[in-house]
Amino acid sequence: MQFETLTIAIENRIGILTVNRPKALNALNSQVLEDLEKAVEAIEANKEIDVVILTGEGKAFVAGADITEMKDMNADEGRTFGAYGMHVFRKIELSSKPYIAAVNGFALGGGCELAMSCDIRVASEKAKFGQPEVGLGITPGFAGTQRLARLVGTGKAKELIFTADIISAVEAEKIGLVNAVVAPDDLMQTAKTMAEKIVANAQLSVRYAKSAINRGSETDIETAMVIEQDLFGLCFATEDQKEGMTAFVEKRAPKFVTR
Ligand code: CO8
Repeated sequence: MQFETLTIAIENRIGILTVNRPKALNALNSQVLEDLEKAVEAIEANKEIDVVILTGEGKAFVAGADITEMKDMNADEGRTFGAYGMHVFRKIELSSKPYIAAVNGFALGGGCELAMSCDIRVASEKAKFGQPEVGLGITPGFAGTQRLARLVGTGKAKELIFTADIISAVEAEKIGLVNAVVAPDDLMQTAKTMAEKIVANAQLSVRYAKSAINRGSETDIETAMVIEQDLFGLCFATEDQKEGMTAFVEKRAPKFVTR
């Protein structure tokens, strides 16, 4: 898997996807978005990968959508560019595999939106978060108004978006935007340790759980419970459920096989 602006490595069933355009602080231009879409599709189809860690090369995670590319866009072009970014990020959110964002530095605008499309966010103490779009004469356009509000609540999302404040990783953890903050040198290992724990579990169960949480949080509680009920029921048709419960009864570690 070769890309102009991304790299993918595979270690112990963990895919490490790195945005690699450090000269522009990994800003999302059309090329990065296209590469990201193809990489997410390739990862989805790759049977060697169970969990993905998404990070950035250099001092930024992603410093936003590419301002140079957006500068002269008209309304149609802006809308199309925003819709394409949303489409790519939604593929991450809807991927059957869990994505952990390892936020190594600036996660601004489209970068914060990219991190929010992942399932879990781990941040370096050096990371900075924010939605600075209103200072550029635009709104967040890769679903930041929606995902930030869902993650941290509408009040805090409005404060961050209206003020364009850039916040520290510690502040981001305090408001629930990130799961954990660690020393910069520990970031990748922390993400890998988390990914390894996920890899050790039954993969269909992890995927059904991701689907239930995502689909359930987008609907009412009654419908959401039916979604969980259906997926829970489906687990009992899997070899891994028999193995997981038999292993418990036999007091041994389970050997899960379904990918
Ligand atoms: N786009 C394009 N180039 C960028 C971007 C960006 N978002 N961010 C940084 N760069 C470039 C700089 O222009 C610079 O290039 P050069 O070396 O050629 O001058 C290089 O990266 C290094 O950047 P700096 O010299 O500025 O590095 P500093 O460490 O001094 O500053 C900052 C780092 C604070 C992160 C600073 O670069 C910055 O403020 N960047 C912009 C952050 C921002 O506003 N991001 C939001 C962009 S808007 C957005 O993401 C909207 C998403 C939805 C789009 C919807 C479509 C219509």
